[in-house]
Amino acid sequence: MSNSVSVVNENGVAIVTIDNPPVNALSFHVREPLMQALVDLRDDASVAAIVIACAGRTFVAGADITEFGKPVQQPDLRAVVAMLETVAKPTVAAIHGTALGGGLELALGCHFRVADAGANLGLPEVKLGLLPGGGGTVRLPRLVGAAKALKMIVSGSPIGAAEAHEAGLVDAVFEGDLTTHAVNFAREIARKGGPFTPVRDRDEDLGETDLAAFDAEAADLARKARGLEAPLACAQAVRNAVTLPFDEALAAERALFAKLVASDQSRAQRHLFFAEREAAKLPGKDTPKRRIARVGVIGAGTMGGGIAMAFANGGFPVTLLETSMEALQRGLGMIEKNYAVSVSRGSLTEDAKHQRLAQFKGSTDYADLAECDLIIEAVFEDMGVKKEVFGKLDAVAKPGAILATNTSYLDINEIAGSISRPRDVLGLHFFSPANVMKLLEIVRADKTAPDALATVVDLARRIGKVAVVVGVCHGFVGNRMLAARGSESEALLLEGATPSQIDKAFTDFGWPMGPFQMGDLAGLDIGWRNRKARGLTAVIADTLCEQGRFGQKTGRGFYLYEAGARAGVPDPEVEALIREKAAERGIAPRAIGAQEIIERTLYPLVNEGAKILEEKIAARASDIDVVWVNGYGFPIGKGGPMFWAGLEGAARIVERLDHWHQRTGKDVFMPASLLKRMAETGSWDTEA
Ligand code: T1G
Repeated sequence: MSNSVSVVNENGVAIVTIDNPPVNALSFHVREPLMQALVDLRDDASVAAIVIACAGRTFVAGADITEFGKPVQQPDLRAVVAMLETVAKPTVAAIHGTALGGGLELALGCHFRVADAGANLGLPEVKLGLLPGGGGTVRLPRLVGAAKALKMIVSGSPIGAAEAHEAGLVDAVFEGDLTTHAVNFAREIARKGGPFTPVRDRDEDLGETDLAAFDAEAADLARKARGLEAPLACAQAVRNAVTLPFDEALAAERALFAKLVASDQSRAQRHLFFAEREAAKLPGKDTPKRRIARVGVIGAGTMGGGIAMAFANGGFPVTLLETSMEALQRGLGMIEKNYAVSVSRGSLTEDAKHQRLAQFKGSTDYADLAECDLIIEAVFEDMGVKKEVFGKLDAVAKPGAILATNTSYLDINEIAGSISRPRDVLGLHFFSPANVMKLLEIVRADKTAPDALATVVDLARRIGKVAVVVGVCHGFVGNRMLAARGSESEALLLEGATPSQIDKAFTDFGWPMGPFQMGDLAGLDIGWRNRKARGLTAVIADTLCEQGRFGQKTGRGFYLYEAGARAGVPDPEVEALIREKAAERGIAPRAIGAQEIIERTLYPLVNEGAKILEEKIAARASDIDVVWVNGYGFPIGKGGPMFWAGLEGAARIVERLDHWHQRTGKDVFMPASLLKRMAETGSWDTEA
């Protein structure tokens, strides 16, 4: 046949094997020989049944995402599946690893699906700003019902083999040699004889769909979409599957897919798919890694506890160190409470909770860290305290142990320089809550050894984090750009914008919340302490803090919070305070629109990103996008600040930054030379 598709006839059962590493994507060079093989086998009288299987670690993980946006080469996936459904003899998909997107759609073209017990099945296209374009929106509801199909397709989350069997998506689940089981299954089916009904014709149950409940669920999902088009299109396509004849629904799916695949949102989300994978690639990919068996965490506060949970959840035994037994018990108590909340929400079983808690060993003795291969400190953000901790670590840690700091802005070169083994020192900047937030900023200090870096990048993947390697500067990538984004917030308030106007500009842009809502949620006192430590001021935020208004935790901040409420309401007292401070500075309020707010907050954000690339603090513009989408809620439909700059138009950003620079004289608006070059070349490539 071809390198990527082979056929073996096992006494009348033909096994078609797809082999396109690493994930058997349905690239054109797979589809063409696959189509030919299936046509030949359909018409081959010596073949009683057909099994479709895959070589390597997974079944087909989807269409080839790299082909999107290019002219489609025929046969496309729909043609392969449509042909498959013309096969009268039984066809069986043998699913191991993952059957995702076009892979599951190919399997839905078969009469039967059998799966390995560890397999996962799903249609994650919505995560790429798309919808299943190979008939999945029309065939899946015919097997699992409209409600379950809606959930699976709009969430994009895969389900396990057992759940898929229960839902009617797979016909049998096997342990052991799946291909042999599949061949026996196919042979038995063929022996029993047909007819064999293609999935497209199994619509008998669709009529029982409760459309009112369906529409209510779809409306609820739409509310959560925050401006993303794909979830709405997914819901519409599944509804079509219920209300329209098969071919009409399929045509409608095609039209929706064609619209989405050409959209900026899908281009942005596809950019992020590859950006996350690029971010984990270090120069010298075969750098040996150090063995990490046990992890130590110093400090059992909010950050330390969350970091310890992230490693325990990843299967690592954790030694948690505190200065006193009382503080240790408090920290372990918080961890147990967090797990109990997950159990009560059904996202964790009682057994799993106990297994994870069993991973923890509490201690107040630094000597207990001697058995750890990686030690992460999460103590108070003060250079003196950090150096004291690293000094103790230098004395007790075993040779080759990686010593990491969770500082979110302190100079890691200075910390490393304070001990005898700077090659083992790096930053692991987790985001709160550390057991939930996906982003991990890995800070490479000047002397960090390549194997230490490679080890923690690999470790991040094993604990389910998205890692981005950054250099040392104040605030690294994320917080440094956050400061640039926030530098005008107070000025905008003094000149006439209200906290809710600014926050609305952000939520309309697609953020989960605006800067003032975020400040109130995180606690205004954190920024206040940080500013005081650095001799900086923010006249309005400082005044609010002096009045004890720290945000949600004190019931009032920039907003007022009814008891237990998470959404605040505008507070006339705050607006009066802003007017008073403006008057003291002779600033007359004026109307400020959303566009100006975006220009004075997000354009400096992009500009700071450009400076970070110039200084090689980040290796790629796409790394910055991964930081902002996974750590700061930058809307995925815009691909991150650097990708968005391309959509917004770098030339426009430069022109408007120039405008605000002339008007305010502020450096934060001085266009970076790389941004100017991006405006000319369209590329962030610093070498271009
Ligand atoms: N197309 C092209 N390349 C892909 C790919 C795909 N579908 N999936 C993975 N890769 C590359 C990836 O970039 C990386 O490359 C390498 O494979 C290993 O991936 C018509 C519209 C399967 C769970 O969304 O979720 O079907 O960096 O590092 O952690 O309806 O890959 O080594 O050069 O992620 O073991 C729908 C996407 C497509 C699934 C494995 N399918 N893939 O995770 O490996 S749209 C998806 C994944 C579609 C149809 C539509 C994961 C994985 P490189 P990896 P992993």
